[in-house]
Amino acid sequence: MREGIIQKGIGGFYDILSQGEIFRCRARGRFRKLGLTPMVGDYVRFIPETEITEGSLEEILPRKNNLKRPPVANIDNLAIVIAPTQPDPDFFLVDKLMITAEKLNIKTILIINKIDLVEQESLNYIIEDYLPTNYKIHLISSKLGYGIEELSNELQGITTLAGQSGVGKSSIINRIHPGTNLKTGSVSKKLQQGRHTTRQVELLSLPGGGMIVDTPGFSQIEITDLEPEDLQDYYPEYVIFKHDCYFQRCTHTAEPYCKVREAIENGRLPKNRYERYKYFIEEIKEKRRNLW
Ligand SMILES: Nc1nc2c(ncn2[C@@H]2O[C@H](COP(=O)(O)OP(=O)(O)O)[C@@H](O)[C@H]2O)c(=O)[nH]1
Ligand SMILES: [Mg+2]
Ligand SMILES: [Zn+2]
Repeated sequence: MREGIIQKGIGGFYDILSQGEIFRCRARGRFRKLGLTPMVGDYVRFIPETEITEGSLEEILPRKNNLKRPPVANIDNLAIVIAPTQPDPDFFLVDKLMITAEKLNIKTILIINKIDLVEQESLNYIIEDYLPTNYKIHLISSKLGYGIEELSNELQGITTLAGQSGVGKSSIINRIHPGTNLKTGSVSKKLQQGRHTTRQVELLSLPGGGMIVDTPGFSQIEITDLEPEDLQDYYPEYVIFKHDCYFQRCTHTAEPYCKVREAIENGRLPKNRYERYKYFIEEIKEKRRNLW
């Protein structure tokens, strides 16, 4: 049997990449009985097709993580893309994506695209908000090709791009993987028609050895399945205070002698991300109240 990685799925078949070659296989019926669906990014064992039999996907190797929508397994990096304008950044979405990545033990990379559209000052307020996370921040313009090489060098393993429609995800892939020619769409058209230009989930090989997935966008990200005092575990800049606050189960919101709040108040940690954090805490509490 051979081993490979699922590159894409097409109507019951899977394209498996193995030592530079693609093998089209059908998944064994027993996966369905087990309630298992092969995913893009899955490492698998398979029997290649012969003159008389079709290729057969035999075994899915254990996943280190997976997202459900988009369905991708074994993700190393979540590259969150925003633009300073066109469209205006949705920081709630950015933070939720970061929480999702932390939960799944995926490395977060923040990409600020379209920097050709603004002055440096209007980038600073975005950067300042995320500097204390220690996530790598890339300032790029996929239009001008600025910052692309450095970004591309960093993308080892499997990377999933995420972010609002129109921020330039497909354009970035087209830049770092010339020849891909993914469809890109203008923001205005998309808003008018509400259509997606990126449909299929597919792993694309990068020149540097990594692989990347362009996604049609993440569906509703739920973060309300957490306990309020556990949300901090997914904020690298807050969790380090976990044992310094007066209360053991401090949520860093209204409790007295809170070290996080202290850091916010004296400007050592940025305020905007903290306000969104408090909003999420309220959302979680609200959800809990509705359970009774
Ligand atoms: N000015 C500018 N426009 C960009 C840049 N990157 C992408 N765009 C434009 O933004 C629009 C949306 O890009 P697209 O890649 O389809 O975004 P996606 O929905 O995130 O995949 C297209 O019209 C692109 O030409 C950039 O760096 N600068
Ligand atoms: Mg796209
Ligand atoms: Zn606290």
